[in-house]
Amino acid sequence: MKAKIEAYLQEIQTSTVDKMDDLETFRVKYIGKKGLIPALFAEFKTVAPEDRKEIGVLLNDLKQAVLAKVEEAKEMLENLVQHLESGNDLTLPVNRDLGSRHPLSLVRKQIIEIFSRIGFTVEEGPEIEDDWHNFTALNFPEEHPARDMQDTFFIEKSPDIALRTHTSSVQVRVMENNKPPVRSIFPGRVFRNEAISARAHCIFHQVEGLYIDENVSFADLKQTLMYFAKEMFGEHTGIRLRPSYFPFTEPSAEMDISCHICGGEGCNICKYTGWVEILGCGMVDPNVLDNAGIDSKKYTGFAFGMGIERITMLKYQIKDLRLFFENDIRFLKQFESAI
Ligand code: 2NM
Repeated sequence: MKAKIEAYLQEIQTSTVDKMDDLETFRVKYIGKKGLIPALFAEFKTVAPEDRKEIGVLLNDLKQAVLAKVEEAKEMLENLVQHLESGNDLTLPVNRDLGSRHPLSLVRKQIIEIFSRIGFTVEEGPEIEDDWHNFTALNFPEEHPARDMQDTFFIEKSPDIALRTHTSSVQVRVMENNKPPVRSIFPGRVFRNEAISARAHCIFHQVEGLYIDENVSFADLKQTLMYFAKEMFGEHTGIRLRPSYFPFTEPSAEMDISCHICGGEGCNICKYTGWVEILGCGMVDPNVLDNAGIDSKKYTGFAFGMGIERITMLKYQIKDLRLFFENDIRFLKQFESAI
């Protein structure tokens, strides 16, 4: 009897039931009134008492296997009927909307390519940082407002652990672990405790850059950034540097490009000044080099930082920063053919 049960089980598992008629034939064959399984249950009465437990379990499993097969085939066939009655053409290819790159990814890729061509490597680091790498090594005084809870997302107090507010923290790590020359860019997400609006978000993306060697000068900074501006916004782009202040650079500057929309004539993008601000930069403060273990008597360096959102908004004339974070398909689809 055991052999018979096993043979039936094998047969049930390998049989195909893909038509309504087959389903009924299958059902009657196994569990109809005069079917094979009721017959086995009748035969069970003749099984020796010491074998009953084992055979009983096998017999029940067999019946469950038939019921499961019937249910499965029924559901599949009902679905099929529903599809056929709907009039849908099941032979059509699947309608697949291809995905596209996010505009921030496109611009980040372009920035990386531009700097790669002049020898900059790409470095990444942690998004969760300690106070040393995010502030202290970068020459931020103890009382600097950026260290305030209002501006920075703290994860732990004493010791201070926070979400990095810029990718300069990665630059400190690279300076600590490498001997000059250092020539790298640092793309990444950064976090600031800001109210979300059309112009500000608590998460945004930066690319910062750093070049340290003997005799690196402000002229090198200007040439590098002019090359970047022309590659990014077109060869007729002009640049201008305005004096500014950052804790980690001295001297510091903000860089504008000639308005790529009106060419300097004046329009609402450049607020009728002919110039738009795109990044901050400067010569790395000797204190920062020394903090990271680089001899500031021997080496000098320049650094710069830009927001990828800002560059992308200028490039594609996007008026509201929040669009980058909503993943609205109507927005994203517009970048399908962008490079
Ligand atoms: C900026 C503007 C100016 C900067 C400086 C450094 C470091 F680590 F070398 F000190 N990293 N990044 C820098 C300088 C960043 O962003 C607006």
